[in-house]
Amino acid sequence: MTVFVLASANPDKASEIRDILGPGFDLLPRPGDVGEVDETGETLEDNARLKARALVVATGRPAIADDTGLEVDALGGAPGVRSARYSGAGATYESNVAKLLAELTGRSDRRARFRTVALAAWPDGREVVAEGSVQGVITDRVRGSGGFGYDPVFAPDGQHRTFAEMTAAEKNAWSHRGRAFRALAAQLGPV
Ligand code: ITT
Repeated sequence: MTVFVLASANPDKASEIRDILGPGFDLLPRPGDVGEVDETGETLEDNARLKARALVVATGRPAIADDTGLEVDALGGAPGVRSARYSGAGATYESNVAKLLAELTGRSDRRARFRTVALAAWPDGREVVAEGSVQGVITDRVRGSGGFGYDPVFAPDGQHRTFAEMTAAEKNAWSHRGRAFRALAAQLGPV
């Protein structure tokens, strides 16, 4: 079985990726002594590559990374690639959600999508890339306590519940990350 290092420093994301990929994948945690990777890319794929490559260089092993953004139509696709730091330096999940709700106050167009790029990289330069997205709406207030990040204000199309009102398994079945990592696993075949 190929052993991959999981490049994400976000424990909420790492736990979802482990659940989605399941026991068929041997995922080592990101070593604690690897410094933060500057996400300077212009696209989700650029940033996923930067994170995966940094862990390949640090460990000499294949690595798997995820870069995710929330694209809100009424904000021209923001926060997008800048979703983690949307409300500035020292941003938290709560401050990002508060800024998003404030920006959308009084707006009737609430359409948005989450997009994830999942990327596997090997020391010999090989790469496999997959993408997953989910359409939905930004609710007018925070609902639910599950999930993380923008989940309490995102309801996927076809559901009245936000991701934060779903179980972890339900979110993974619908989500951008579920779709991206199932597509990545399908491309990788047996590992
Ligand atoms: P790593 O780069 O170490 O993986 P990160 O938190 O910086 O962790 P991203 O840049 O991919 O990861 O994610 C940007 C932000 O988007 C993240 O901090 C959350 O606020 C939000 N986010 C990502 N995935 C999400 C999800 O499934 N549900 C809700 N919000 C999410």
